[in-house]
Amino acid sequence: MKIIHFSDTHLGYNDLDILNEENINQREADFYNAFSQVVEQIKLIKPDYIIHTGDLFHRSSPSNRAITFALEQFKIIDSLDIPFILIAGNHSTPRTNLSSPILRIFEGFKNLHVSYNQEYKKVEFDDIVFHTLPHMNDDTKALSQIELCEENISTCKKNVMMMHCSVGAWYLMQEFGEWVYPSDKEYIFKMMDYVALGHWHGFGKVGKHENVYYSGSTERTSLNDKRNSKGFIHVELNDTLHVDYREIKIRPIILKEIDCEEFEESLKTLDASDTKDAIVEVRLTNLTALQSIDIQNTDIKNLFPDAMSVSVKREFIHEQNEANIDGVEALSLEEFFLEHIKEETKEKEYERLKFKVQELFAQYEDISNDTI
Ligand SMILES: [Mn+2]
Repeated sequence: MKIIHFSDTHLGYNDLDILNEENINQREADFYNAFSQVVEQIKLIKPDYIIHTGDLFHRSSPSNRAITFALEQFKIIDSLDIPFILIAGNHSTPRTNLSSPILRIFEGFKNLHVSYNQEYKKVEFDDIVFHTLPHMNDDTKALSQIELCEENISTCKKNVMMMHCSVGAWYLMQEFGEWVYPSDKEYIFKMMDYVALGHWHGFGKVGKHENVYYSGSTERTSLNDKRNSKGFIHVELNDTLHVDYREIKIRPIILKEIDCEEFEESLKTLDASDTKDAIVEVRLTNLTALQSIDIQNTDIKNLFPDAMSVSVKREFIHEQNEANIDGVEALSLEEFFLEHIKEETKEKEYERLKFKVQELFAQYEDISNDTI
């Protein structure tokens, strides 16, 4: 039995303010391209089942373009007559019950099985049961749903568990409302033939569990994610489990360093041949304040004429702080507000208020997302 497992496709994500020839944000187009590559592979491999473990869209209220793209691709997948099981991740789950879950648009496709209601859902076939646990905002409810999953484990069919969460504290993405799977329930994994996870953006097996895998995302949602390998999982489930990671082709991120202590020499030895269409990040190291005035970002960018984008980071020789002149990252209002409270209140009070503040901002974000 062959299963294709992919995840965290974040359709609609955009970045870098660069438009392609069709006037679409280039990074947004990259995410559509990554998704299409997986669909092309599905057509070739013809698996028995396809599973997606969450964060199909980047936002819980995606743009028209992202929705249109997803519907077009799902029509293709649906026509292959292969069951496709999909769960909601934290990015596709509304934070309040004021908005309706976007994955509802996929109800009614013949081969599509969607799980998004913050509850356990069993999707059963002749030879296999998919135990889906979509993202849940409420930990107490989540526990009861895990128990429901445990009760439904089949003794005569294959069992696959699907979740969008962090197993332990290792796979947290530093996002609001992440779901951490309770460690005292990890024994359930042993009763499964395969546990398919989403949320963590790198491919990998989880700790000591032999059958628990993150497929990783299909593109990078942050330039801090330096991984150049993204892809999906090809699972062979017979008497034994065989997990095979398949890479897709994504836009590379290339790191370069120019040592400003030996500035002329560094420029001479600089190799830009591997930067065509890449996202290039250049570190100017050992920089003095005086040199920094002389070196223009545009001059550095001109060293990589074929790159898609070039960002310059300046690291000064005497200062420990790294200054990023090009894009000083601004604190969000929420972070700024929390910093302020942290300074003004005792720790316990801070913890209480922090929760309130995050909740308020989440509500605000949901409302403003809906009105755009
Ligand atoms: Mn994600």
